[in-house]
Amino acid sequence: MEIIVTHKGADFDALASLIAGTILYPDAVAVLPGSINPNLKMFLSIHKDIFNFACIKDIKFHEVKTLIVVDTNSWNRLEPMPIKKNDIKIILWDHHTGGNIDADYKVYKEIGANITLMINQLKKQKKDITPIQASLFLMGLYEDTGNLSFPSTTAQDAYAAAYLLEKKADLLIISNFLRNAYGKKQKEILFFMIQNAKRQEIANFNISISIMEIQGQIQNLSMVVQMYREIVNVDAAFGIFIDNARNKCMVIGRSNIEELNIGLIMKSIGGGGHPGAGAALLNKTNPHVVEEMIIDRIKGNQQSSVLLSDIMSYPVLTINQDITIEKAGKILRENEYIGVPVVNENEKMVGIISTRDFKKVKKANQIKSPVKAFMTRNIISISKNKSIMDVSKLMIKYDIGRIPVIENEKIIGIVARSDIMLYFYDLLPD
Ligand SMILES: [Mn+2]
Repeated sequence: MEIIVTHKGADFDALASLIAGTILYPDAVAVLPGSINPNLKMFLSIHKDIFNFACIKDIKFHEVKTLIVVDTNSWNRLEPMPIKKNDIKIILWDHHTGGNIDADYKVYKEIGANITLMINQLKKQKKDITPIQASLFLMGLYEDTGNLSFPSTTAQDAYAAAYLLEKKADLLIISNFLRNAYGKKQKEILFFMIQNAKRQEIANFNISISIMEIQGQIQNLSMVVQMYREIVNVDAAFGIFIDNARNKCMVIGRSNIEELNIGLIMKSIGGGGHPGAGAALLNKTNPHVVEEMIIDRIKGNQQSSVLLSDIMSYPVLTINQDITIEKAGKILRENEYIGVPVVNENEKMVGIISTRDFKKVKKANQIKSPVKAFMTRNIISISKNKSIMDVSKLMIKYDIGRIPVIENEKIIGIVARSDIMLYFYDLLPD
């Protein structure tokens, strides 16, 4: 006899993996653990008849020759079973790190959801899956990856999701049974964080760092941290969430001020993100060490280490205000520029001449006039000490793609949209 088992407190990934197991191993009996999550209970109360499950007490364990374990690799997460490990063959499908089940055959990968591993195999073996099965599998996948948003999500998970949609997974069913964005669990976590909130001042920033243990995958933790930051009203808030079952530590940060770049802080501890928001998924470490690391990074003020001068392009081609329009036009054409900063004899920036200004030239003899007669004088520029957020805001406000960087009234570089894009994307984890 072959049986398939999964962890106590089964979630959708566990249930999906059980069902996928029955397709991959048609002779095996799926055993439902004694405890299952409430939303899963609701799902099963309606769908029970479609799936065939046994209970632990129905199994004649002396007949069990093969044990297939899915979505866990720890004995203590399984229901106690009267089996002798040496007498049976163990097959394992899992995506958690750590664990103590010594399997004879194992499919393991650190990946967003366990069901992804099994979908890959179903696909490979060209096994048919029904729309109801596809819906259940997608629920498992979405729950464990937070709708493909957790940092643990891989491309494989997204491919698997696409495959399930092809197999007619029903998104309406899924939204009915998956937890609400702000449900009971999120509310409990938020309340815990608020009750235990401590504020501290680090390098002139108001910071709150909250450490707590969580049970299983929780969706929308980042939303909870965001709400927490708003409620306790600090410049930046961090949640350090310890997931003992998965041996992971999830760090989520939110910042409300541009001087404190969460993406950089998270990148320096192995994660990534954007200036206002970021996360890191760490193998389980002492949360107080993580807290220390965050405080260290804030003290080091990561933001000041990246200045406009680090991302700007230089040297900058400029032209003197006294050269003729004719000559300026030639320089623009040769360099394929649509605009060039104009300087006076002291190298001070006084304007910009662009192809648009040339339309003001109406008479033939005007091409001998100096550039200063036609250039645009109200120029948008930025001081080199300003932040990357500052320059982005200027670009958005004035809808311009290139902004000269100024030091002591002299132009020392130009920041283009592409420089900023590179900067932001470089913050993302590799
Ligand atoms: Mn899982």
